[in-house]
Amino acid sequence: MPHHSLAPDPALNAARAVDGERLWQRLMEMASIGAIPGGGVCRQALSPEDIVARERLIGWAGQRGYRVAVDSIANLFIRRPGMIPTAPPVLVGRHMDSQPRGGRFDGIYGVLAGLAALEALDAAGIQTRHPVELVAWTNEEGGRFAPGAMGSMVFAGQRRLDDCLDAVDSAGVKFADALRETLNATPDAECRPLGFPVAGYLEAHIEQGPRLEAEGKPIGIVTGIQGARWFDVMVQGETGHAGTTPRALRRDALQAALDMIQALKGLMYDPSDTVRFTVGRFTVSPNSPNAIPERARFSVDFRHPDGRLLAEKGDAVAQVVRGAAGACEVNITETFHHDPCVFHPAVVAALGAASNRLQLPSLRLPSGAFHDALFLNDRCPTGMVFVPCEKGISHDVRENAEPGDLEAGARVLTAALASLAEQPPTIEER
Ligand code: HGY
Ligand code: MN
Ligand code: MN
Repeated sequence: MPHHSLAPDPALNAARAVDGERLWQRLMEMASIGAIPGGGVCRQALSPEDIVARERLIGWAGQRGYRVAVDSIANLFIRRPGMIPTAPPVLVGRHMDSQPRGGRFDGIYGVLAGLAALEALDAAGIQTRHPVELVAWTNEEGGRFAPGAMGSMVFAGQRRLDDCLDAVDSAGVKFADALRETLNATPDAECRPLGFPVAGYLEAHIEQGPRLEAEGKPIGIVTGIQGARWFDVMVQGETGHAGTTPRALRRDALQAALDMIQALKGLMYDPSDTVRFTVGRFTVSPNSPNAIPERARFSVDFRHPDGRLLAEKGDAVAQVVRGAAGACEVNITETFHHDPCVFHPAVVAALGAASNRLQLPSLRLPSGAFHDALFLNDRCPTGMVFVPCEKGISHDVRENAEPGDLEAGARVLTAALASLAEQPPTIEER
């Protein structure tokens, strides 16, 4: 930590009290839960590994006497009291679930940096006016149960819990059953109503992009998040013998799906390379080399920072897909849609001021990845701080970050949290 000429104040004292060593040890301990070859994790939402990670977090919170609560979609809240117990809490946190071949930092860093912030407030002897609560949102990734950000969407009132319950994973497990198992694993946690009032929300996360590392900046002050739209495309054809069925009689679902994806590539072509278009999941059945595919199913993940373009291209997806269906039937469902968001200027300023006070060089940048903050931003003053990750790699076992950067991000988060929990801005002030 560089020497400070500034007179100490509670926010700075709290930032200085962050224990980076313990943060790193806990990150490595969490990385052992669901560890997979290559140094990554598979700790998917509501899985046995996710339950173990929750229990570990609750154990650490218990050592501090923090109160633990869950809501009906298993969002986990860990409360540090404030001077005004009835005041709405300022939330700090992230998600603990990972991609199927995820990294050691995506999501979990924000949860453990949030825990470090609560503990730093203790160590600095700071009583905030508003209570502060660490939150771990359920199913941010959407890898096991699509779409992502279910916990924060339901909390923010942008999706009904009932509309999540029938989601099924690749093994046929229903979200409702995995949710029940997860809730049963924390029987002592208080029950919280969905969407209770909050005064603000902060997140720390790895950038999941290359800019901070390339520009040699340890801190990113996030200005907002680009818009995202997800679609689920189901193509129905007819199976038959690969050796005997003439092409003229075929209704090959895989060939039709490939034509659709080719047509979508045309729709999404963007010489400025700003559009993000991904078909990340593709399944076919009966998936046999000598049987004509009767069903194909694929995902579409489309993102753009401009709300108008997100609408224009996103609204054309269904028509483009249907236009390439040929003799097959197609059913397309939009499963996720949020416009680009801009974070509350007072929260962005608080994070910027914190990094300046800590003499940490920072860069303002938008987020290409979505985060739970995208949904909280509609409910309360929200902001994010990024730290660099190696080569910007994420959603892969190679994801890596430096202890010093992770500590610096937690210090900025803590300083901003301390000041927001004193005097949170109002959402009207945006
Ligand atoms: O997909 C996303 O942008 C997030 O990292 N889950
Ligand atoms: Mn994440
Ligand atoms: Mn992620």
